[in-house]
Amino acid sequence: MINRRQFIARVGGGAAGAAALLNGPFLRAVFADEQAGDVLVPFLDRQGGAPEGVYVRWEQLTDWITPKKDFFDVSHYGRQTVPADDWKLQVSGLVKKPVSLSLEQIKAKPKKDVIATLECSGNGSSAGFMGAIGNAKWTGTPLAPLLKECGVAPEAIEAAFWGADKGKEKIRGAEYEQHFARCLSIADAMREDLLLAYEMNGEPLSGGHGFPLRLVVPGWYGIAWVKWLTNIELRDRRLMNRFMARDYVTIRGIENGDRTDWKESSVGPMNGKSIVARVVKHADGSYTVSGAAWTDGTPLKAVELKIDDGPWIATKLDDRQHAEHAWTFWSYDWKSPYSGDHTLVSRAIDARGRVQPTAEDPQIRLKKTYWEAYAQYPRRVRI
Ligand SMILES: Nc1nc2c(c(=O)[nH]1)N[C@H]1C(S)=C(S)[C@@H](COP(=O)(O)O)O[C@H]1N2
Ligand SMILES: [Mo]
Repeated sequence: MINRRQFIARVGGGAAGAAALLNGPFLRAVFADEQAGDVLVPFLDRQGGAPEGVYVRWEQLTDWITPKKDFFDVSHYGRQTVPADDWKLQVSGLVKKPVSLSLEQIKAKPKKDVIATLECSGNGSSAGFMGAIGNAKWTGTPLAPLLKECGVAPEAIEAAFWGADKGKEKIRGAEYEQHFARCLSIADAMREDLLLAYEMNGEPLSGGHGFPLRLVVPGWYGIAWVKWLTNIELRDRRLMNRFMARDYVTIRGIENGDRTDWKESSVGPMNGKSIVARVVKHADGSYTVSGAAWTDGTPLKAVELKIDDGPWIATKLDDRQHAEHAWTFWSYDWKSPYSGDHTLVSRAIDARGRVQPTAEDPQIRLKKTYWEAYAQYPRRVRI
């Protein structure tokens, strides 16, 4: 487990051996059209700098489901050890029937699996913070029936999800101890695909990922997926703590004629995004370019690839493995590239017609905070 600051510090260091790994044949065909014995074409944009730490290494991906050993972990107040024995989940505040449930009682409730991609909203914000994403099978009990059972009072406007972790936060010159918390509106909290999860990939959650219980909010950035849950509090006024109102705030300029309006918003649903994950050379001398794309749950309409100054071309979406809130793999058959350096960039397009923007697009260019780093990400290879 490492926290964000340590992650950034460590990835600055770089690691030996990365080039060797990239140049060797890889062990497992994962993307469509890959075959055993294919050879990886190393990216020029990341050579020699593969950072240490636990995160997704696209070039070495082994599965559509991310194994725990490759699943990143972000814990703002450090990893918590919460013993299950005296742990209880409270549902409190503006409810008719407050409850306090043990892990056994939660496990006795209806059980459901959701395969969903979890991305930290800082993922991709710098060369050192890439791969803070993973796709897992989450198992738990749906949140909405529990809230209904407790009877949400009509005055409630939101649900705050409190974690066991806490730290000192400075507010107007004084320090206060604060627990981690994030909120959802009642409508968002009542979505049928939200889970109170106690398993990840069929195993009990580990300490780093929120044991004994975490919230799973498919389609939202990781910050909403509260770990080490202790209390769900129904409220009639907004909680404006660090993680709702000061941190994880996106400041963006909106051009309005010749004026720019600066607007701050709390990080919430994910933005459609894609990445060129790897390029392989087949035994017959042809190449395949592959990658992944994900959205806030809006169906993915297309992933397009641009090679050098060429036109945007459609890639093949891999439907062998699919779930509404999981990343989609895509591939493109690159028949006969000329020798030399090439730039490859992909863009995701969703069913609402939203196109993943370039770094120059005003929605990225005028975004002043690093969260929600969903700009197109060009990669370079030498053929
Ligand atoms: N209680 C608690 N929940 C938390 C956090 C935290 O620091 N404390 N970090 C959040 C952030 S920023 C992310 S990206 C995800 C990461 O989930 P993971 O550590 O299981 O990968 O957890 C979220 N839930
Ligand atoms: Mo995050």
